[in-house]
Amino acid sequence: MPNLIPVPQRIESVAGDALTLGPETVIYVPGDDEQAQRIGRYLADVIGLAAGPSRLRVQHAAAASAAGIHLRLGGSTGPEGYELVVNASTVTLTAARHAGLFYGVQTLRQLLPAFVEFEAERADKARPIHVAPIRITDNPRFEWRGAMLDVARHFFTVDEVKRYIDLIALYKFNRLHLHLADDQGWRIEIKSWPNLTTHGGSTEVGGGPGGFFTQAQYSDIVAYARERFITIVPEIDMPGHTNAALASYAELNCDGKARDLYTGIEVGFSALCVDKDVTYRFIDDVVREIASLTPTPYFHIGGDEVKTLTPQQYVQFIERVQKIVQSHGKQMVGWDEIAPAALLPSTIVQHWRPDGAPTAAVSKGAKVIMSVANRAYLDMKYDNSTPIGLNWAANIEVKDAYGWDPATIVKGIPESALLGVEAPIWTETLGNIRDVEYMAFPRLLAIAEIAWSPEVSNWEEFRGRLAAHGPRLSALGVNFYRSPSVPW
Ligand code: TNX
Repeated sequence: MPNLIPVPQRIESVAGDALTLGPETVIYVPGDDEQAQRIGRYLADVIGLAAGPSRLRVQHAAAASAAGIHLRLGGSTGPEGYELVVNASTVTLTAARHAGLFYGVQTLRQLLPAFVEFEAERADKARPIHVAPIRITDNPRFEWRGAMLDVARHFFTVDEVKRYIDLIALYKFNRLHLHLADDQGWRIEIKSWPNLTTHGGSTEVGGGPGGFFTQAQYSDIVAYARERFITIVPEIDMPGHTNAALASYAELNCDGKARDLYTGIEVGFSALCVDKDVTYRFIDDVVREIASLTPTPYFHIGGDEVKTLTPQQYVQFIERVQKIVQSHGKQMVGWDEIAPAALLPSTIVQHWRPDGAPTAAVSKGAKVIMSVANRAYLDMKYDNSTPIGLNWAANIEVKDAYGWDPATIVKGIPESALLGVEAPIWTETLGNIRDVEYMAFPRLLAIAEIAWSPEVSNWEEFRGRLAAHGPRLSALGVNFYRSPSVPW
């Protein structure tokens, strides 16, 4: 059986010879379908020159019997499902929607040898590519399969974010939540409040130069992700984690005095002045500007770790912000602290604290994203010898990141309440993208399987499949942790 991650719903072996792909192989896509053509070109790009001296051609659909790779829309696979059949002369990938075609392409990609992923010297390395016959039918378990990147504690560039998008796409994630503002930095241009970035974006943890995305750059990231069937979920954390804003505008502070910029890693000390009208004008402007750049329904308001407000002040604030988010046509997402507020049925709770459960919200029908910190936090150390990362929730070896079920990990949050799973990566101690990769990989592959695959959890079997991804990750240049528990 092939070493696919996440493991598909159903794999059947098919008798017959292997298919050989070479430079003459054609990728057939439905005519008059720009999106399908784009997916076909994406597949041709992935293969690049690995199969020979010229790239695979993408052409309009021919007779189904023509040798080559056929991408087809049709069938009843579910919105993200697909069926992939390989025989000696054809690959036939069928899906009801484009997203399914894209995920089927990721599966096909994993059926190809790892050298296909290698960027350099491809023409020299070219050789025919063999694919064993197989039939795969697949569908995800969860609708929300997320990764989160904290670009506030340390800033990451557009190209670095795009690379992270490319890597998570290989494992069928469909959400990238960007933590765009925190005490140490404000990372997205807000035209009506320009100091947020010119001043509030000018540093980061440790005192480096920080940075921010212009609105045009942010839109570029959104479009890039969208082409890979990934929704960018913007988060502006409030009312706490707001020192960068409080340093940029004196009027957001109750005492009217601007705070100093902050480059340490404490949490919980900052809060917007919840009694001032200007605070809500500010939030309205921020949500409006970001919502207008966001083609998808979600706006994450953070809401975590506020230590300076009374519970009543906090709940009133969340309810007022929820109205603002709704007024801009978005669905609110918040960390689990928001659960005691009167939430709209459409509001989504992201559960992160290992010792609690947002049961009040769940009993009122709220949907939950499971990100429980002692399993899903990719900034936790692997073990005591890990040179970077934190360990306040746990050390998380690859085995721990894999061996849990989102539907049973927290009492009071059954499968019916789950929208899905998300793996956050906080960057207080991760100073560059190599550090981020080291913490994310290979644990992100474990989370990908939990989010997509039916409830199977056999570590012995998984670690063998995971080991087979080592050469692929290496070919992609990923700085991954060679866990001693995986037979690389
Ligand atoms: C808790 S998770 C936080 C973050 C930190 C993280 C470090 C959450 C909602 N808040 O502010 O960066 O722990 O692991």
